[in-house]
Amino acid sequence: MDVIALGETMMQFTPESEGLMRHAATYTAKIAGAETNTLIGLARLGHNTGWISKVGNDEFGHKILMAVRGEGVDTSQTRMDPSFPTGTFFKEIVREGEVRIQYYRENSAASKLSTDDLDESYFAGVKYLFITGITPALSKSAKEAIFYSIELAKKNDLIVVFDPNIRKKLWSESEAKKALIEIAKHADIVLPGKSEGDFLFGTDDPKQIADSFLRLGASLVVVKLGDKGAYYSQRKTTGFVPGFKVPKIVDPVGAGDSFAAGLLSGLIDNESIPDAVKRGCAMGAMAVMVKGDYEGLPDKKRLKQFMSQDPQEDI
Ligand code: KDG
Repeated sequence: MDVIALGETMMQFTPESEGLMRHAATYTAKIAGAETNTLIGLARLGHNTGWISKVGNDEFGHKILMAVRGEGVDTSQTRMDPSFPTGTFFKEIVREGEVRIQYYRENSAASKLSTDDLDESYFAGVKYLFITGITPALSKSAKEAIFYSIELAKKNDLIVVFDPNIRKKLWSESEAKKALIEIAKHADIVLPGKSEGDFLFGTDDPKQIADSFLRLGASLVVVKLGDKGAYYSQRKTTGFVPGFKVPKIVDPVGAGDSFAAGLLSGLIDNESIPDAVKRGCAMGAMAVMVKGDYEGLPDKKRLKQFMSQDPQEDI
């Protein structure tokens, strides 16, 4: 296995009409979860991935499992829990440019994730563990599961990759700060955005954000800068990789998860750090051109074609 990840995937409903959701009559149903977005992106590029999670033993749980499994991600470590439902959320487009997220995920099956759901033998021989700051926000037991997954990763020589992914609706700012910093102390690779740097360290300067995570113990930090590209630092070696120009950003959600997939894909293929970061930028760009978190993600051939254009040049 190349990459395993632990986290919740939910049903996502988006009203087809704009405006307050009380007026909405029809919805598009998709599946969405930061960790599975990354795993699916990697699987499409031909890498072996596995997902550790829980869904309800309900129709939504079946739909999520069918979709994730159908993308070629191993779901042997995702259980269907008969006692709790699959989490859901709504993406209300109040008006163009104003999106509100309404979660219905309290007491979801995935929020009941605990250390009991982690099987050490599943970690053996795996290269990377991918975790985000969403899972520890779900519950006390899910937070414990994250720390236990890090422990198992260290014991089995996995590289721990952490995307802080702040979700202020799920926990208090002080709880979030404390837990995210604690996780970052154990991460080998950290993939923050500028807003996360601002939240955790009070700066949106990419260099200062990277330095702060390096001081906590990371060996590689890649700061995502949206369509501008990404800044990376390994202490002595630093650099900036420009982003790819896209004709129109149709749906920015999922860009960071896709970036992680591209970066990890490059690292697995033994690319240099700048080339792996470039692959991350390309995956992020391809994700935002299509509605849905991961629907726009390519296979390796299409990715190569997309990347053969010069960054910042029209496609
Ligand atoms: O990155 C996109 C996902 O984070 C989103 O679609 C759903 O995982 C999600 C969350 O917790 O908000």
